[in-house]
Amino acid sequence: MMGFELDDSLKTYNPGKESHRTVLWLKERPFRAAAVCLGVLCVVLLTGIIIAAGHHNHAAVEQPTPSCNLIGEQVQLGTRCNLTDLRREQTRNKNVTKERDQLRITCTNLIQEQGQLQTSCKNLTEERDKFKTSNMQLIQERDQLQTSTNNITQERDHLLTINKCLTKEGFQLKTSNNNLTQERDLLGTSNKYLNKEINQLQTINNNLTQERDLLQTSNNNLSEEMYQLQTINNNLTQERDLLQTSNKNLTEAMSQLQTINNNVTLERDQLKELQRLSDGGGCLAGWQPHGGSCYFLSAEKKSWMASRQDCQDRGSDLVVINSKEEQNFINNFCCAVWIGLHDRESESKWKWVDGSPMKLSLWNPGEPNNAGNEDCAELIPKSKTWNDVPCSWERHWACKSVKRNSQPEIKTSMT
Ligand code: MMA
Ligand code: CA
Repeated sequence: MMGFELDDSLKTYNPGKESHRTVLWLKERPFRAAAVCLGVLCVVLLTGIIIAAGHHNHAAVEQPTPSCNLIGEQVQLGTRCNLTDLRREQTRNKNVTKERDQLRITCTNLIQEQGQLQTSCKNLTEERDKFKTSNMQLIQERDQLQTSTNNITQERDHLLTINKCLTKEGFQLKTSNNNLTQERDLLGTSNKYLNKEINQLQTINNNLTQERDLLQTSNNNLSEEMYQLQTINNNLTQERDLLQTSNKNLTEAMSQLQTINNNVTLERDQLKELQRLSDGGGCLAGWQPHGGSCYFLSAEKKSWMASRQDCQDRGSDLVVINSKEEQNFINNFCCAVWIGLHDRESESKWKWVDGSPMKLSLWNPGEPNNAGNEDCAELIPKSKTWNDVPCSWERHWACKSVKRNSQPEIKTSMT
C-alpha cells in the first residue's frame, strides 16, 4: 500500500534535531518540499512585484509623461537655478531618463515576469491545492490505515492468544493423539482377536444353522408323526372310552360275581365249620370245648369293654366262672385274661355279665382293693386267683359260648 504518515518531528517541534530531520523529510517527501519551495518563491515574487508596482505607480502618478515632467522641472529650474545647475540638471535628467528607460524595460520585464510568475503562481496554487487535496486524502488514508493497523494489531493480538490456545490444544491433541494411537493399536489387536472369534463363531453359526436345518427337518417329521400319533391317540381315546364303558360294565358284572363268590365262600366256610363242629366236640374253629361250653382265648389285648364287644361279635360273652373246676380249666391259659365280672354299676357290688350275682369268690388275698378305681376283674393263671384293675387297661380276654350240637342256620345273601 502506498501512502505516508506525518513524521512525529512535524507534529512536535525539536530544534536540536531540526536540520537532520529536515534533510530526512526532504528525502522522504519530495513533493511536499517542492510545494513549500514554490510557495515561498511565489510569496517572494509577489512581494517583488508589489514593491515594483508601487514604484512604477508612484513614478506614473508623479510623471504621467516624461516630457511633461521635464518641462515642469525646467520651468521650475529656469526660474530658480542658474546654468550650471541647468547642466547638472540636464545630466541628471539624462541619467534619470536613462534610468527611467531602464526602469521601463525593467518594468516591462518585471510585468512579463509578473505575468509569468502569476501564471506560475496560479499553476503552483493549483498544484498546491492538488497537493492539499492529495494530502488530505493521504491523511484520510493514513487515518484509515491507522485504524486498520489498530484493528489488525488487535486481530494479531487476538490471533496470538488464539495461537497460544491452539498451541496448547495442539499439545493436548498430540498427547490425546498418542493415547488414541495406543488405543487404536490395542483395538487393532483386539480387532484381530475378535475377527478370529467372529470366524470361529461364523463356523459355529454355520454348524448350528446346519443342525437347525436338520432339526427343522426332524421337527417337520416329528410334527407329521405327532399328527399321526394324535390321530392314533384320538382313535385310542375313542377305543379307551369304549373300553372304559366296557370295563365299567365288566366291573359291575365282576362286583356281582364277587358278591356271589363271597356268598358262596361264606356258605362253603359255614359248611366247613359245620364239618369241624361235628369233628371238634361242637365248638367252632379256635374255640376249646370244655364241659357243655366252648372257650375262646384272644390273641390280642384290649380294654374290658372292647374285649366284651368282641365276644358278643362272636355270638358269646366274657366268661362267667361258675365252678372251681371251670376256674382250673381257665388257669391253663397262657396269661392274665379279662373275665365277665365287674362292679362298674355300683362300687363293691360285683356281678357277672349274664346278670347273675357273684357267689364263688376266688379273689387274690387282699383283693378286690379298688386301688385306683378298679371296676373290672382279671384272672391271673399264675396265682390262680382274681384281681380288680381299671377297666381301661388292656388284657387278653376269654369268651364262653354254649356248644352247638345241632345243625346251625346257614345265612346266605344269595337270593
Ligand atoms: C397290685 C395290687 C393290686 C392291684 C395291682 C394293680 C400286683 O398287684 O395292689 O390290688 O390291682 O397291683 O396292678
Ligand atoms: Ca386290685
